[in-house]
Amino acid sequence: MQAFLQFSPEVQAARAAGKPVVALESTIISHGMPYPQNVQTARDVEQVIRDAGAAPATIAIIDGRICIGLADEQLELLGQAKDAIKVSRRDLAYVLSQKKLGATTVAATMICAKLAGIEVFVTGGIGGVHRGAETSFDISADLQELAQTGVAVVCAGVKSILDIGLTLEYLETHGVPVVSVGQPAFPAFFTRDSGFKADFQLDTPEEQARFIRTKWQLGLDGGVVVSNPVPEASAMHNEEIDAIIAQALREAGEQDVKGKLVTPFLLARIKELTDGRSLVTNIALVKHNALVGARLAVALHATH
Ligand code: PSU
Ligand code: MN
Repeated sequence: MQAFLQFSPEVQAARAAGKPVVALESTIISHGMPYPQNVQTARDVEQVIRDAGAAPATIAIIDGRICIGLADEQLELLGQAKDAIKVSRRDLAYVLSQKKLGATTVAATMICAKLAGIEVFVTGGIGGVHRGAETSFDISADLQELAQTGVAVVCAGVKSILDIGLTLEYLETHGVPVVSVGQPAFPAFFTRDSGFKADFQLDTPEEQARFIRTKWQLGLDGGVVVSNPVPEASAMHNEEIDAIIAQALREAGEQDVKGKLVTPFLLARIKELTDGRSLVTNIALVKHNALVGARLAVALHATH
């Protein structure tokens, strides 16, 4: 299993020095944002993590290896590739054994982070229960992964392309705690308040770290969602984003978009329909999550 892992020199050095490491996903680069903003954001997010005292490890599947930490030219490769495969739990063995280029989702990044001994993972938004899931059965594999894989996932909540209420119900059923930072509300990615409450508000990295460590010390495996709202100045207005999401969902239905294509289709349409404003918000929230995640990683590391 360790034979599949390829650590970057930076991550290798951090491990040797006993420094905390923060995992980052790559589907956000290949399928979540357009080039060149995707690569620039990936670089900026890594720098935020370094500045906060942790080492960034962007994860992707390249040449039959699980790369834990990417060189600059590998980030560029993923950012420009038209053929990168979106890799969730289901796809991991195929993409590795066929030596294809793979960008990892939240689910696959959690698996790889766990294999690499990384406890904190920063992203933008997680997948969830899609609207209409009662007939489509479309529930992201991210939720099952959170149920079983012990990695803390720092995100800005879930987009209202999803059924946020059902996503929270699903997480509750599977025993996944949803923590909020700085407010009681569970955020809705582009906006700060989804209208639902998180389970527990924990504002400081130390409190978050104690909570997460306690869970794992009890033998309660599985992930934790640490939901961090987009900074006020970068948040979108509810009415604007709601109307656009409704239109994107309508178009996905009309064009019969299915399976793993649904989320990338919706993300791309939202960006177009907002004239790129959603992308500005998206970049701001990921950077803020990186700061919260790096501080959490430092605090969690100190509890060992
Ligand atoms: N939500 C976002 N941005 C993203 C994704 C979700 O706001 O980039 C990506 C993540 O990689 C997530 C994946 O794990 O989409 C979920 O896809 P699906 O719904 O097909 O499980
Ligand atoms: Mn799906």
